[in-house]
Amino acid sequence: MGQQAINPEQIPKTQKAAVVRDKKVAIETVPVVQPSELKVGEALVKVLYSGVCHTDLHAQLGDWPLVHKEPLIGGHEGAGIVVAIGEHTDTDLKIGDRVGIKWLADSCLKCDYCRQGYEPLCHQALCSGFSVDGSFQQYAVSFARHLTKIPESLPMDKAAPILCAGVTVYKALKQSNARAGEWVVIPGAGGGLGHLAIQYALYMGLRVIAIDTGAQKQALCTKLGAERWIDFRETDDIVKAVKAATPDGDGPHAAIVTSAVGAAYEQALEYVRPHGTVVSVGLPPDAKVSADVFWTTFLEKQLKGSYVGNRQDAVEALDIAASGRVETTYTTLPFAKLPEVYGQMHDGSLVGRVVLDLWA
Ligand code: 8ID
Ligand code: ZN
Repeated sequence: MGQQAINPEQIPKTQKAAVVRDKKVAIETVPVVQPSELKVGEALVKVLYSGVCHTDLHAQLGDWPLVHKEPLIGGHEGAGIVVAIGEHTDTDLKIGDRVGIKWLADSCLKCDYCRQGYEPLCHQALCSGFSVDGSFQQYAVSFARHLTKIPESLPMDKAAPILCAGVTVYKALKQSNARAGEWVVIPGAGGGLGHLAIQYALYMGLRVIAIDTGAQKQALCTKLGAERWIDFRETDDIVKAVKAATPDGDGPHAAIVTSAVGAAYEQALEYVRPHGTVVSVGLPPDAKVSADVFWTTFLEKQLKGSYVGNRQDAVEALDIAASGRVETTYTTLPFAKLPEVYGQMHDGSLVGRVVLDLWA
């Protein structure tokens, strides 16, 4: 029996989960890890909602040069309730706490990287929905020290996409070093990460150029406060269009590239202004960034990778969302719709985020 648990009778023996095998996903009935089976440091979370991130689709399709567990339960934007905690776990968490399961499921907290707050770079990092089962299941085991408390005033469905998309773009914007009054361009602005990036950028006092495609994404980006819109399908010369979108024609101070397709990276180092920074966030398969050495050096341009965020970034990103200054645009769908969601994500027709209701 776990150190703390709600009445174990209330925890069922089986549950619904989205299981990936051989690059295909299916909703199956699988066992629930019981409180008595939890190891030190683990917590059992009743997942209420989970956002669907493009990373989940990359994982299913085997897009990356990394190996995931198989069979795999995906999902890493899980908002839920703690229902049990492993015996002898040193934690402030209590049964009933509202918590978020993030991509970074665990890290050692002792190594050089963890000590400096670079927790995602820890050699022992575990990733929800990749190296350990994630939030596309009704009861997920996660690690108490990396669960993030969700502020009381933030509804669980709205909180879910902040746990990856929100944290990631918030941290990426910090990495860009762009300051209030400066311009940032966001390729992929109408997607899950991008539409939150617009809002965190505005929160930081930045001015936004959105790049994506289609009337629906244009309407969303404009509604959220992007001052300029560039449709990548209808624009022949993206570099010229991005530079022209800034008042002095020199281009934005930073680019936060959140597209899941490599093409969005091709010109990013060309259109940022001298001393500008390109922050690489989207993780398209087999993509390359090519940079002209002369101009990159001569104009002091920078390219930075930015990979999710640490525990503090998560707390800050959730607090800002709880303040109402950043709000996810999402469609809530029943759990069983996950395969269809992946189809729409693949063809680029999803606007904003989809949040799955694990119990619908
Ligand atoms: O820590 C990280 N670096 C991190 C965290 C979370 C997610 C990275 N990601 C990665 C995902 O793995 C994925 O590769 O960020 C990428 C975007 O994830 P998402 O926001 O969940 O995907 P989405 O909702 O499908 O949005 C992508 C948008 O890009 C647009 C699409 O129209 C869509 O709105 N887009 C495409 I496809 N090609 C484009 C282009 N050439 C483009 N936008 C601009 N220019
Ligand atoms: Zn994600």
